[in-house]
Amino acid sequence: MSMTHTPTPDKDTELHDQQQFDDTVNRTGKVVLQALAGAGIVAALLMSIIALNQSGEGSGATAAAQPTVKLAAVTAATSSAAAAQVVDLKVIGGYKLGPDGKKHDAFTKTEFAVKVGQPLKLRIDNTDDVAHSITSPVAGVNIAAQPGTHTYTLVVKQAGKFQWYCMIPCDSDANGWAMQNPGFMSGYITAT
Ligand SMILES: [Cu+2]
Repeated sequence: MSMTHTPTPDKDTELHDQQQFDDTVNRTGKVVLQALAGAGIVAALLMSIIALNQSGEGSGATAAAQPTVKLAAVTAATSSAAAAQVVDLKVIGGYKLGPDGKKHDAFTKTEFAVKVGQPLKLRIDNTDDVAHSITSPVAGVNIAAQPGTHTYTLVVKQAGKFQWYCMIPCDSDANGWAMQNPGFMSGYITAT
């Protein structure tokens, strides 16, 4: 039984044409889609490049820089947590009784302990109307405490026990006696 049904030539042509048409549409469509996709990629790339360029200036830079700044702030806060201690002290005129029975100008704290190379914050309330200093040339320290409350940084770069003194003439009633005597306008910095 070889009586198979075969399509009429017309129909065959129709089908063939239809097939060709479909193929063409598909191919063209694909090409168009590919072109569109290509254009899309190019457009996306262009936009990215523009965005990148813009981020390097103006508000974009601020937005991009903020996380870095925050990170740095967190790092600084963490690393300085151990060294963030602040020592409070005052400078008071005629504050402390000396062996001569008179009151002398003095720092309320004259002994300081530091770790070599580690800054120690000194918040000094100088109640006098002139500056007084914590000076130790050997230790490389020279802090001039101005009148009022200010915070200074004490750093010593070598280990040792160093005497400091106030190098700004004071304790004038006793010819500057307090400037040479530990516990008054002098003291020790111990760096370990
Ligand atoms: Cu002084």
